[in-house]
Parts: sequence; structure tokens; C-alpha cells
Amino acid sequence: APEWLDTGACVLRGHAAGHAVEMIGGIRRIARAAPFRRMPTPGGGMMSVAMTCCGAGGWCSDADGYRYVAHDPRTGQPWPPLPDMWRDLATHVAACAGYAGFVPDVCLINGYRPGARMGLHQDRGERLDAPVVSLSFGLPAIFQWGGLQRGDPLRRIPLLHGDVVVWGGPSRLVFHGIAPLRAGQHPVTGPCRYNLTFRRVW
Ligand code: MD5
Ligand code: FE
Repeated sequence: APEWLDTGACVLRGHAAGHAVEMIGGIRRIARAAPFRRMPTPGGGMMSVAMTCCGAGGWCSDADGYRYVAHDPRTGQPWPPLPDMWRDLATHVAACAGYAGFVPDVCLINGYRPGARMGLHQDRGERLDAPVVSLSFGLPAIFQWGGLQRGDPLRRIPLLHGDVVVWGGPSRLVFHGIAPLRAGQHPVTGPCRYNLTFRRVW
């Protein structure tokens, strides 16, 4: 049953847990073709989260800014394909949250090690008329959920192995982030957390 965070945004607790082993295998296969990398930020810093992508494009950050690109700048190759089973799972969980007909074309894969965090931001480089679907695997994290203004108060929501978050509609542009990951060991992922976000870019 969806747990509503706000209009348009919900958590489906544990909905992806049964797919974890297969999805972690898929992440390892994708990472052999398009390795996880930490990217520079336009502000001159370095992201603590390591990322890779699959599908029609991937998200890149450098001194010039953020954008989606159709080829992996590290290899010059197209990003690995988005597995059909991943696309179907994202379509299914989006429908569970009331977003029928969501078909993602890009999946961003974030790899967190202890201490890695994601600062408060909005995701606005994609189609804003489509929701985003997030799947979490491995170590738990504290998701920071704000409002439409950067200064709005934050709610701290634990995201555990197998949890799914879907947000769209009036919640699509909320500011959000991930607090620094606490060290630990998870039976499926070891010392890491993985987050997959499914998006419609084109
Ligand atoms: C993560 N990822 O767990 C986080 C949060 C990202 C990102 O924020 O952009 O890759 S996943 C839950 C989430 C993601 C994006 C937007 C919203 C929630 N939201 O608007 O609430 O690696
Ligand atoms: Fe985000």
C-alpha cells in the first residue's frame, strides 16, 4: 500500500526487495561497460556519490554544468541499454502510485559508500510531465524531503533495501537530498547503497 508523503509522492515499502539479487547483478554488468565514476560539480567540488547510467542517455556533470548526453563521455560509447525487466518494473510501480503509462527512457544508478551524500537539489533536466521512480538497495539512507522552496523544512525519511519512491505531479520539483551514509554491511550489497532513478528525458 502506498504511504503518501505529499500530493503526488509516495513510498512503496519493500516493493523491489524481491528483485534485489537480479538488479544488483544487472548493475554489476552495466558497470563493466560504463564504470561508476565520481563527477566534478560546476561549483568546483567533486560529488561523493559515484554514478553510472543506462538507457537512451546518461546524466553528466562537469565545470560547464549538468546535462543528459547520449554517449558515455568516459568511453565514447552509447550507454548500456535499459534492461526490459527494469523498464517494466518501473512502469508497474509507477502505476501502483497512480501514474499509469510511465515508460522511462533513462536510468541513473547512484553508488553510495559510507560518508557519501547528495546535497539538496531539484531534478529538472527531464520531462516534468512524467514522474520519477526511485529504487533503493543495500544500506539504509536518510532521505531528506523538502518543499518547492530551497528553505522549506526538511522531513527525514528512512529508505531501506527494496523501498520504492515515486513522485510526480505537484511534488515533481520538491527539493530533496540524502544525508551522509552510515557505514555498515548489507547481505546483498556489502558496504554500499545503490539507488536507481527511472526518468523520462526524451
Ligand atoms: C538517491 N537520488 O537516493 C537520491 C534520492 C537523484 C537523487 O535525488 O537525483 O539521483 S532518490 C528519491 C528522489 C529522487 C529524486 C527526486 C526526489 C526523490 N524527489 O523529488 O522527491 O540517490
Ligand atoms: Fe534527485
